[in-house]
Amino acid sequence: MTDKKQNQRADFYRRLDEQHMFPLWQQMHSLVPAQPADACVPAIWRYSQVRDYLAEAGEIISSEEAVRRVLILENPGLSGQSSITSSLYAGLQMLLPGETAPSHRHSQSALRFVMEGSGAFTVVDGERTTMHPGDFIITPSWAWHDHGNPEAEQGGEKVVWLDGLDIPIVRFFNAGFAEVHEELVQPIQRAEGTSPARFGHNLMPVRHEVNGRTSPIFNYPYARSRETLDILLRQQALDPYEGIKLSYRNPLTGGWAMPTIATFIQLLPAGFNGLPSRSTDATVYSVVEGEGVVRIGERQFSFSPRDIFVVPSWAAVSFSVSSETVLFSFSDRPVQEALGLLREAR
Ligand code: 1HN
Repeated sequence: MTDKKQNQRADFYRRLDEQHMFPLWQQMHSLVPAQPADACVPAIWRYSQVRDYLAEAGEIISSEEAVRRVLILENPGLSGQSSITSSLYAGLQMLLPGETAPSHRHSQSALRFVMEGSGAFTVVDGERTTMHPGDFIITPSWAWHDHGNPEAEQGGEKVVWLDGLDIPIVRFFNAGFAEVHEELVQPIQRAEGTSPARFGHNLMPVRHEVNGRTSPIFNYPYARSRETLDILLRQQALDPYEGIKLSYRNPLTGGWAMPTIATFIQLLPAGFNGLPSRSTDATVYSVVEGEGVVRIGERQFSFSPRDIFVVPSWAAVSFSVSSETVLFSFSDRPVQEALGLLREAR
């Protein structure tokens, strides 16, 4: 190219820039990559390290003052975005005995996966559920919710859970609203256990009107998930990539338990050495039981119970475990499926 032409182009691009216009031919490759080029990177948060920071957070601020005492798990590739993947948020929340997290509601849907401790509770639209390690609990979009923990004298203990929210998705659409409840704690409207009785036994009240897209079972207790995995381990062949893997479902629709976030529970028997697979839904894993190694693209992490790791979009992932392992995981799969974007390779 002649100097004259080069100068002409440079001048043209500069004048375009002033008009908030840009030449597509200089950006086309990055706008339409040949395959996902996720800014999100493989990462692990080891609970043995994280728990000390949580304990310190407990000393510097109460849950009531903080509203939610949470340490955000931010992907190192998504600095400043409070995101663990490009579409999802994750954090670790702690409630000490006697503490309350005040009532509010927002458009963002939330999941809780209980890491440590029992007896704290969350109230969702007037019904309470008690937390136990491994329970998967849902706060639907726009549902009032507050959390509480009994005083130590009443058996309250430190409880820690993983929060997963669709914050980046709602931010992308600029569709978020939030409100603070007029009371610290919302009034209880139904006895604990009402929702599981109504919807958690392959039955449902006659003339029940389905409203909303979120499962009415807002606590999927670990005891039942674990028992199911245990039975299937004895009854069915292992998938060579993912062992035994189940998705949490909305019994009213058969669809995902949450409209924007897919959730899974998975069992890998001791000695399992899985094949690599990939998918376009970047996924957050929480280790419930067991020890092993996960290979994610070029990286490799050893993991132990309560560690949290993230697999970016289209990164090859495989597991090798030394002891029987249970993994909880979540991703934006429902959104990608609804939009016809999900792709997998095995
Ligand atoms: C929220 O409401 C909770 O209810 C947890 O426990 C984390 C992160 C951002 C915005 C709202 C909760 C949150 C959150």
